[in-house]
Amino acid sequence: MKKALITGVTGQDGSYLTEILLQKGYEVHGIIRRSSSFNTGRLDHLYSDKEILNKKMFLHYGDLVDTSNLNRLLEKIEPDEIYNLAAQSHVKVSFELPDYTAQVDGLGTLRFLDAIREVGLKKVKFYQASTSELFGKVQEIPQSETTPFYPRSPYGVAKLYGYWIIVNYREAYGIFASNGILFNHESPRRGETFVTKKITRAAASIAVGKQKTVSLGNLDAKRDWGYAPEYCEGMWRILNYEKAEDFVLATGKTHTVREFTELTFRELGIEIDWKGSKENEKGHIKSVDWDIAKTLIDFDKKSASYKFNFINLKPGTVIVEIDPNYYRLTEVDLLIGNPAKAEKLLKWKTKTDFPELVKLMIRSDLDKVLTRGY
Ligand code: NAP
Ligand code: G4F
Repeated sequence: MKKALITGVTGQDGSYLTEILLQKGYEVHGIIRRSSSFNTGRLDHLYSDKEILNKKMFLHYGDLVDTSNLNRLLEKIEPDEIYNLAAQSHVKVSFELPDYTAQVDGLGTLRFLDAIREVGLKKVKFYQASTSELFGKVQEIPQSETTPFYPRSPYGVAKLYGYWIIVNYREAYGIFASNGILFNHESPRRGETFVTKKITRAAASIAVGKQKTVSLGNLDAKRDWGYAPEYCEGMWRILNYEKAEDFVLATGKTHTVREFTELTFRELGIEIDWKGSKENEKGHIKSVDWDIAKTLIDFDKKSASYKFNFINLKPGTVIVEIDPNYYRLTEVDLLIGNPAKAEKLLKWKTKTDFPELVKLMIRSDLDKVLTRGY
């Protein structure tokens, strides 16, 4: 039985990767941070399974800023594969926490690689969660493994260090270490302050009358958004490729935040009309499609406490506002990846397209808001 060690196991990707590796027959070890409240929500379904917890899945306290802890864990677990997913992963927050972000996202990667050398794990394979944020102010469209980097945030710069230290330790010490340069990937488990989840959660709440508006920043930023579980399968394929190499995982398509917002509300039967410009721009209700609304009201039958509030959603009502606090000091305007290398060498390809992604996220949030009030 192969052993995998996952940092960031409590995050969106960590939870999907755990499921995928358990299914493939791995023994999975995850590193969790001490927190003043529970941070294992995304793993609860595995945590509560007596056949899995402490039989196939083991959780250990740890932190990427604690070198001696990483050494001890590697000595104890002796993993075959390490997936380094832990990070301060929020780009906007990295402007507030630049030093911490560098410590975790940049130096954290170095600490791990050095711990591998220190403990003498000769055969271990190491996956680094690199990011399309490395491309930042893009030097080429679309972006591939050979596109020059130009990061635009302390997060992007910290991850750039992580990227190059992987390349350097691979070349200098022969460690099997690979970068997955992943473009944005989303899911119902996405952190709630990332724009996709923020929009789908807010739209569901607006539909049931629990929230009036959602405040967003730059509506015109373009992202290459895919479905997270497919990207986690890609991580495994990267580490199980015949040699350590770096791969872009992306859909090859790009959409604006505005399009994501429009499609989310359209799934609820609500068409948006944009009026005004810059920070004065607002999204108004243009119309409500009652056929879609009826389907959703049927879906709503399981809920005793919340009812759709379409009656209050009158044309003209403002549902989207702009809050400049969400603007980035330096923005990444356009990301679109070229996944040709991964498609050819790893036989990896995205399956879930943009409308399907929006649909599965809004359906999940609607379900949560109706059954649990969120
Ligand atoms: P996420 O949901 O924000 O999860 C981040 C994980 O890192 C959480 O488990 C978090 O623990 C843990 N963590 C944070 N600081 C830590 C520290 N000092 N020591 C140990 N653990 C720490 O992120 P994600 O979306 O799953 O992304 C996974 C990785 O891929 C990240 O490295 C991210 O930067 C990178 N990435 C993500 C995307 C994307 O679109 N999702 C794209 C490219 C690259 P808590 O639960 O305790 O906070
Ligand atoms: O959802 P976001 O915060 O994701 P961002 O900045 O692209 O970063 C994510 O993807 C990266 C891969 O490219 C990962 F490395 C990183 O860890 C993270 O997972 O913002 C997406 C876009 C940005 O252009 C932002 O300015 O949405 C724009 N946006 C507009 N209004 C907003 C908002 N972003 C957030 N978070 N909140 C808003 O209200």
